Amino acid sequence: MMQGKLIVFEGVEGSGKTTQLERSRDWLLGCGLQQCLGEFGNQIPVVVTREPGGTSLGLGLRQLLLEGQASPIQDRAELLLYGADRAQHVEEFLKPQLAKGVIILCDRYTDSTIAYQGYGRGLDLGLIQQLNQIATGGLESHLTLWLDVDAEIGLKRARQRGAADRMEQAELAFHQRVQQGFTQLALSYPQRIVRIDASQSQEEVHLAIREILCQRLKDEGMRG
Ligand code: Z5A
Repeated sequence: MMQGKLIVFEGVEGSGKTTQLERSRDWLLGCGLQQCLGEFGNQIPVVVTREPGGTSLGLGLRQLLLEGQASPIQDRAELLLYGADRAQHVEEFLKPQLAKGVIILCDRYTDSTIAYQGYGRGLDLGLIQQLNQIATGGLESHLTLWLDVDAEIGLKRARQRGAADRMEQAELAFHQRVQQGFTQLALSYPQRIVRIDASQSQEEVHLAIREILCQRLKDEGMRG
């Protein structure tokens, strides 16, 4: 059986990940897979998921992490909660879906932990790499689409949408450090991480993503 693909969408809040992930799924299932891979493409399932919150355990953790607590969550406790969410997600959902040959579109994965807990909170990057390794058992994304937009623009978009959660309320400097983290990651892993200019219109971003998805799916041998 053909192995599936793990395609991750990353970026600061308001970068448009969720919007673009849903558009990508609709396009792939509508006509994209067939356009890119021919008739065989029609047989490939596509699912969407996210971190935190891709499993029922993860949904509980997401609530704890994003809604805030009576006493503040300490940085290392936060790191371990994201790790626990990921470990459950990998075993319960990602690995079984990949084994079935599914294309998974995932909203955030390991790079978010490096960007937010590493660059944002200032926790040790080596420690986070180790935790990511433990949580994933070595499962890396096949492709990570980094939606690159200034932290300030992203936050404006996210705030226009409604009430801010615990992390959206963090100061601008925090989100700028997170943005630096993604920039550094893209430089370090140019094969895996592809930068998309997410300051463009939703339609332009979608078209740029389509092009990359099609190219990668062809290159990575998704044909039967
Ligand atoms: N987190 C962490 O710290 N460590 C970890 O390891 C992991 C996560 C995995 C939850 O993530 C939080 O968890 C997140 C990081 C932390 N911090 N926060 N907050 P999430 O992905 O669930 O939530 P989010 O990052 O806040 O996503 P978001 O605010 O939903 O942003 P988005 O998905 O990138 O954007 P969107 O919902 O698609 O769009 C936001 C708005 O902008 C919306 O009104 C759109 O219509 C609009 N939009 C989208 N694209 C455009 C363009 N191109 N132009 C103009 N307007 C646009």
